[in-house]
Amino acid sequence: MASEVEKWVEEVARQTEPKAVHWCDGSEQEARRLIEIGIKEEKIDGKPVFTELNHTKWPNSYLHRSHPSDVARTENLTFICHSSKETTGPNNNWMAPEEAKKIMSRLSRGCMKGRTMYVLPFVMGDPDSSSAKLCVQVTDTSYVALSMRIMTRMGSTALNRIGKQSGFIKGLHSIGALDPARRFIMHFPEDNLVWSIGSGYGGNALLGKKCISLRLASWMGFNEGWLAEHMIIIGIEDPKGNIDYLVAALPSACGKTNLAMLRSSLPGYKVWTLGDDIAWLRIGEDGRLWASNPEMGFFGVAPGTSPNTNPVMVETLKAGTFYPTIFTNTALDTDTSEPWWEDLTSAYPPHLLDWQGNKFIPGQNKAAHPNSRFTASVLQCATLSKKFNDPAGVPISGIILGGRRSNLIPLVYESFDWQHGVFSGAMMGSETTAAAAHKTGILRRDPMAMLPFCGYNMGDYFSHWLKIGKKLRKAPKIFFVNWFRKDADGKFLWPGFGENIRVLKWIIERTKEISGAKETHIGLVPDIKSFELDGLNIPKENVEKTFSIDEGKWDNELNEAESFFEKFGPHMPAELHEEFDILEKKLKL
Ligand code: GTP
Ligand code: SPV
Ligand code: MN
Repeated sequence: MASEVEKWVEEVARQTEPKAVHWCDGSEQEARRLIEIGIKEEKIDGKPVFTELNHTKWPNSYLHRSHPSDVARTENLTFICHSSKETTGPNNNWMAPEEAKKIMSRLSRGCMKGRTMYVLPFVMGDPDSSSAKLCVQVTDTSYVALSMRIMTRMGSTALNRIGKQSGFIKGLHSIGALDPARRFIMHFPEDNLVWSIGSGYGGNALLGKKCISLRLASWMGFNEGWLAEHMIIIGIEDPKGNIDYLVAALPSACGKTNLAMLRSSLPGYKVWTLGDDIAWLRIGEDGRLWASNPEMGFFGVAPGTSPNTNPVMVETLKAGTFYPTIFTNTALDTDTSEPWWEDLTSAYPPHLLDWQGNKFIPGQNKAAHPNSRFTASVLQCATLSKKFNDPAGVPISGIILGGRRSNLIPLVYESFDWQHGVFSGAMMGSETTAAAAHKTGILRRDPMAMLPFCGYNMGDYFSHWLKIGKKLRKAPKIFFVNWFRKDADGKFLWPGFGENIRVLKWIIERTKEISGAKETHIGLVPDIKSFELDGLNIPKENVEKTFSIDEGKWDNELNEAESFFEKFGPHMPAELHEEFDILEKKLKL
């Protein structure tokens, strides 16, 4: 008798009409075949899917150019279709599930004609952990199939685990007509289904990532008592060899991957990588918060990644072996067949094609798309933590939240307690980046870096955070960071990258109550005496400037937070209104 997966795949094939159906086993041989198909056979908009790069310098690496109208997540076309609009919340686009399915059925009819449908069985999370999620995505592009093999635990083992059961999460993806007017990324939390058509790019198409592991998973977490967060997971080893684990949520293109692979500028300190984008957080039997990364790969921002800023990532990208490394929308050096992007090297190579494959003329435009990315397996990362494969995850000592703020927000501060931390996280803002298709540099509220990824009403999400805090025997302290504060000339005040270890050191010491802090209205900032300045080559005054809080300039912040909170009406927990009143009183005194 056909299994539930087979029945579902058959039903999808009847609707989408592919010329062939291929069940992916996840083998290396299959990956080679997918690459060959992408180079020689499959075309997207008349162009090959992959171009082979220089394998001496960048082993097993390939370039993919996506359609120019399809270069980032499209938040305006992303919908969360709970039966009730109220459950979806004002933070998301909503459509009634029946109406959404009608539209998607119409757009999907025959959408895979002439193409192969790849069936990708995969597990999000460690398969031996009770929190692992069994999933199946279908797609009609070799790029998505190959990327999912890097990003998830994909193949026969996953299919065997699913067996005949019906309780798997479904992802239905087709690039369709690649037309923004016929593009939708629809989530059906009640059916454990994501249905995406019209885009082949990143978070719109690699459904294991934001769609399943954040939007659907956050809703599961709400119902089951855990959290799915847009967070990295790192271990910080001190000179004595002690390792403490932290999670950090920063909005898209605000420094997660760089922080996850930080190479310390302080002697004796090391950062171990466990995840660079998504963390699932559970309360352990010991009453502590435990984190694990459901993914197996990095899908990171290329521009800005260099041997100076993120040497670990550059080395990871050059370590392609069993898993290939894919570059999407970077430039191409035609003399050497190497990928290139802004800041990879200090000067432009003499002969470059831009991200669309046109001859690049310096000064006119960017060579690489600002949201150009790489896809690489975590197994190639030299700083991967030994605990990566521990099904229990790692116990968390502190939570970091942050954003991209040119002004106002200090380099680092600590919240007074869990409730105050949740409040500060709920009112957090960040300037928009090229990770999504919208105007960049616009300040918007982005609570816990989850605005585009929370699969339900964010007022309820805040209540959920408060509830988790009450259940924890020892709630981790909550900290805030901002690497992006600028001086009057528009230059970053803080050098960032490897120097961020100084901030992490202060944070770890605060979790052990061994470093000093000064109280402000907003929270606790470092006492400069307990902040490591040794070897830092910026003036002490500049460091003090990065810590400074101009309490007179918080009006706008308060106003924005107030109108943001109002949107959630009765879903907004009373505790956060209370915290708001306390802060408002302090600031207006
Ligand atoms: P997503 O993959 O979209 O989730 O992005 P991310 O949060 O992982 O951001 P990533 O680490 O890729 O960094 C995004 C951009 O910010 C890159 O261009 C980095 O070079 C830059 N960046 C990261 N960390 C720092 C920092 O400490 N200081 C400064 N000035 N820039 C940084
Ligand atoms: C992000 O935008 O946060 C990303 C890229 O990590 S995407 O997978 O496209 O969502
Ligand atoms: Mn990243």
